[in-house]
Amino acid sequence: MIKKNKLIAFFTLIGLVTLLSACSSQTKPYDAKQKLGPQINYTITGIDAGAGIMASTQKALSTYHLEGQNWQLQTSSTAAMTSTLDKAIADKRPIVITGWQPHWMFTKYPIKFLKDPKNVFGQAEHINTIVRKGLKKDMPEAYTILDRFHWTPAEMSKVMLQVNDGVDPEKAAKDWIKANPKQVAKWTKGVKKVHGTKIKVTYVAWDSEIASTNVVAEVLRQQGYEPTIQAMEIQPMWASVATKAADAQVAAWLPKTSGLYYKDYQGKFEDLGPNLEGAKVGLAVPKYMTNVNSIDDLKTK
Ligand code: PBE
Repeated sequence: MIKKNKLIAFFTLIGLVTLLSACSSQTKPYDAKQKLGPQINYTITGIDAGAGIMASTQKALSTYHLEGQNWQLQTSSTAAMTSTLDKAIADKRPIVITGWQPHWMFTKYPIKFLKDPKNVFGQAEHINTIVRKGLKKDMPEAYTILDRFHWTPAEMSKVMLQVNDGVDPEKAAKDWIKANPKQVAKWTKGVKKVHGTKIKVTYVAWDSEIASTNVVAEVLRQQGYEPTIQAMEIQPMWASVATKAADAQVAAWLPKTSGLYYKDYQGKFEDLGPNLEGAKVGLAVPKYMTNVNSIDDLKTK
């Protein structure tokens, strides 16, 4: 009996080793002399299906005539994508991802944006603050703060990096506020304190929005509000403000990335303008893929 078990264990092991080596044979380091497509199974590694960057990437696949070559976009999540990127970079394997800034992926990994000569993703983006209709009348203090809320990619990145290092988002927001009193004072100067008024901010749990939403909520809390923040998918987030189920969101990547939702809900919200400028969205690859510099190269290289 013992012998039989040992035999089974032995053959299972052999089987596993064969399987593993078969897998790794498809995952060689990037070879600039070979065509790129077959090296990565014509696959772009993406994030959650609802994200604007996924819709833009689909558009890029058709605009750059990559669909005909069987290029496809794989849906996953930001966490899964960055983990796949991490492993690919450790082995110098080829990979094409959906990339955006501000995000720690550009700080942590040697990656570069691919040029986008057909301008599918647009040049620069800004992130706008969107509030429900009637907020100005109902909560003028919160309205003023939300209207003034504006920071830089570098400031947002500080909070994002903390959260990525495992700090609780609410604590990271509090710490940032404590370290940047002058900046916060610009948003709250002359605004009356309130006493326990409830306010609801919705967001999508992307790293950038976890950072901005927590900072805004914390500033409102220090003003006397009782904020709740609620994470959801992108479409319900836009719907929540349009139907007045929520008061605000600070997550509108424009003009392109959230452009469809902006158009769909036009007239049902108030746009308070950018809270951040200099964002960017596109496709990205590791820098060691030296001969791949443009989305056009996916086809030809
Ligand atoms: N992003 C980050 C989002 C917005 C924030 C670029 C992944 C998107 O809708 O694609």
